[in-house]
Amino acid sequence: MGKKIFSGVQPTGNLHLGNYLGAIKNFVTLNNDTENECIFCVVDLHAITVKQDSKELRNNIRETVATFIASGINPKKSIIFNQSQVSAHAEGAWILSCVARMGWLNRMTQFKEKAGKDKEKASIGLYSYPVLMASDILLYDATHVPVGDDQKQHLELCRDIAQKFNNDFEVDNFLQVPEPLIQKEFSRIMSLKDGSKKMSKSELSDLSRINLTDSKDQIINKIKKAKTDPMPMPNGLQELDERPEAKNLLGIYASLTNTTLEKSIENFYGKNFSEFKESLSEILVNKIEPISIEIKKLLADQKYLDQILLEGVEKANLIASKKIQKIKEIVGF
Ligand code: AQP
Repeated sequence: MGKKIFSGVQPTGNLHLGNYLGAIKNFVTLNNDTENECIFCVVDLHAITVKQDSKELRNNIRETVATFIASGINPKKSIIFNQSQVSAHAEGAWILSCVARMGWLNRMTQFKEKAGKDKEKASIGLYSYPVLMASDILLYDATHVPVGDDQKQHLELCRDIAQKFNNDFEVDNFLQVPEPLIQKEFSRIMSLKDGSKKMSKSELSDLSRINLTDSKDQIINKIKKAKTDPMPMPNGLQELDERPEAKNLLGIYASLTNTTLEKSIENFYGKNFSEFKESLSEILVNKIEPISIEIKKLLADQKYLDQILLEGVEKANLIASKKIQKIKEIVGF
């Protein structure tokens, strides 16, 4: 039986290799299975949990759509839309925030990481973001949610919220409890500058990530400058626990070539890091350059991108407005 897929990406600019390998690559595979119904959302309401420039946000929304399509998502087969245009997401988030418990949200590690030391100055939206994410997913009765490993905890919270709503209002299975779809190997891509931090759009240094809009020369330069250690290429998996940067680069190689980490280690054992980096750059350029060229082409046709969003919003609205209506009736409105 086909799956009902829902996932979102924030239009915060600089979509990168982590977003691609952790999420978008999986979106494409799911989109290609004709049995699945897929909805991919540009989550602009999530983006404003941290300050955004309004003009840039508008461009980033289009760029995210262009990235989806350039990576291989077929807009004729999947619904692509932006969250702010379907009001049920925000309405659902409010209702579900009255179901979710403070104690549950207090455990979310992403808030702690993103808010940093100055929690008092973080927006309330950044704190309650996972409840909005639950609303996004539950409005569409999604059975499966493809995400990177960093979103696993938020998805568990979404499951808890769905179960509590169903129990509180005695509506068995009304909200579908979704399953996460997380790649088994290399579901978290780390920064090229620090193997202990995840690759992220908001990291200041552009050298920390491969953007999906990078040119061939930029990719080669970033891999050349990527942090490694002075030791030779590793001989086995155990060694990698102490060598996060080497592990990350070998993992990226494995993920792009659809092999395992063990196989990548075997391939390069006894060679120099520079030889490995050359092979990695070549594979990356082959994968990313065509996407980057296609994104630029699509961005030149704003009308086309806006039309995709318009059609997507219409379809998403049809589904979400029915579900929010039922939610409101259940709650007693
Ligand atoms: N480094 C990563 N490795 C694997 N997967 C990742 N994802 C993000 N970073 C990595 C996955 O990409 C999808 C979309 O992520 P998002 O844009 O909604 O938000 P995020 O997780 O907050 O990503 P960033 O890059 O860290 O953005 P900023 O810096 O704006 O907060 C998700 O499925 C995510 O798991």
